[in-house]
Amino acid sequence: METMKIAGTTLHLHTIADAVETIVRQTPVTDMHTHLFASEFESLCLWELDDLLTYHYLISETFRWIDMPYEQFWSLSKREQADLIWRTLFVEHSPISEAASGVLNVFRQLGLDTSSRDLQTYRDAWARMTVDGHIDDVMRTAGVRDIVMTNDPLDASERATWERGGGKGDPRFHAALRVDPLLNDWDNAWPQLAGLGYRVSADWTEETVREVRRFLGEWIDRMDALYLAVSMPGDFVYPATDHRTRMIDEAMVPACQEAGIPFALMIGVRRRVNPGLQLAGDMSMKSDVGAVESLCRAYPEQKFLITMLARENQHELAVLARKFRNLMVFGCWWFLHIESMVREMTEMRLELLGLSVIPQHSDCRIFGQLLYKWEYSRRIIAQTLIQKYTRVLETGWTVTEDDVRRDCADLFGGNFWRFLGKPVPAVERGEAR
Ligand code: FIX
Ligand code: ZN
Repeated sequence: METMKIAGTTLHLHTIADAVETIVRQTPVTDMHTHLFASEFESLCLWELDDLLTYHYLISETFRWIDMPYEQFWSLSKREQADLIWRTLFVEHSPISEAASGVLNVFRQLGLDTSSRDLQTYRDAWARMTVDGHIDDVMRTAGVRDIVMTNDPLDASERATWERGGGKGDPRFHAALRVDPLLNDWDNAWPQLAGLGYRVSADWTEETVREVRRFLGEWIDRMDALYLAVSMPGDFVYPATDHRTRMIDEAMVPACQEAGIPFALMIGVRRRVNPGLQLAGDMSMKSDVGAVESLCRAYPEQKFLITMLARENQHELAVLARKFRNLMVFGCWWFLHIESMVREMTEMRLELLGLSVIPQHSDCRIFGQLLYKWEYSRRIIAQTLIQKYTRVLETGWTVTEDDVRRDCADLFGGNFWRFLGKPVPAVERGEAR
């Protein structure tokens, strides 16, 4: 009987932990869903200390402690809001939540003195930084090589950059065409499309369908969008005799198929349960995984990237991914992006799906956050992998460093690019891997 040749250093029960930790730390990440923008998008590119402190996760945590009316908070300058958040969450209480401890982690990774509670010392440090230098530093330190933005052509400030031929200047940044208003707010979306010269009307006429498809096709091309993306409320039902089903069936799936790109649905948000909190006022909501099942069955040739916001939906979604290879589960989204949930979800997904998942995306809005979100996630993913490799090693199976490298490359980027049917861009860019 022929024995397989085993490549790379063979790992053992006493070496697996160190090897996995090291390899996980070294593996470059493709962050496949963020709200970050390349610096050429100017004011949309958030990287300053005040941006970091006024992250909407921290705003809702601050309102747990303060009596200030919402309108008064929003009338403060960003710097004043940041001062208030710092005082409330970092000085008057210990910053132990995921988002608050994350800020301290960012300071540490930037080499700042975290024992100082003096915001001014951090302000001084940021004053010495430049946007492009900071982006380079953060991406290098976080080991993030590719970033997928969230790109909305109905946002006038963003559209201006694309219309003057910009948006593609930095090869580390990729676009995803975001289409929420078309699906979830048609009454306000169609007049905007009409304003951009598309012959659409409130009614779902043949011409409207054709023009929505033209809009999607033109913007996918202009942005080189890697996928179409939307976040959906928890009461999303598919199929149904409603606008959403018509939009998906007649415009969005055909546009994706024509461009050969996946459709990403992030399902389970209930927007503005507390409007006073603005962006921080959204809630999570249980959803019907059956909608995803119907989509995957109706369109076996269409790929779907799916994440859901309710903890209660995670197991069913992972089971569904065992049934449909056109379904890729990704990330621990938003309120699930906390240590306990990431651990639970990562374990469960690897147990049900092996390595055929995208375990995490960051959802970062501010550059520095890449540091903490990826350090925290890498740590949990490494711990989970160690546990799983250990079980395999205990059977006598051989695991080599090359195996672990291959598996980690899949988890942190390879699975995403393969699902897209595209090569990992760093290879194209000729960078050392
Ligand atoms: O819909 C989304 O892409 C959400 O991730 C955001 O809207 C949300 O506000 C967020 O920042 C979550 O992390
Ligand atoms: Zn997001």
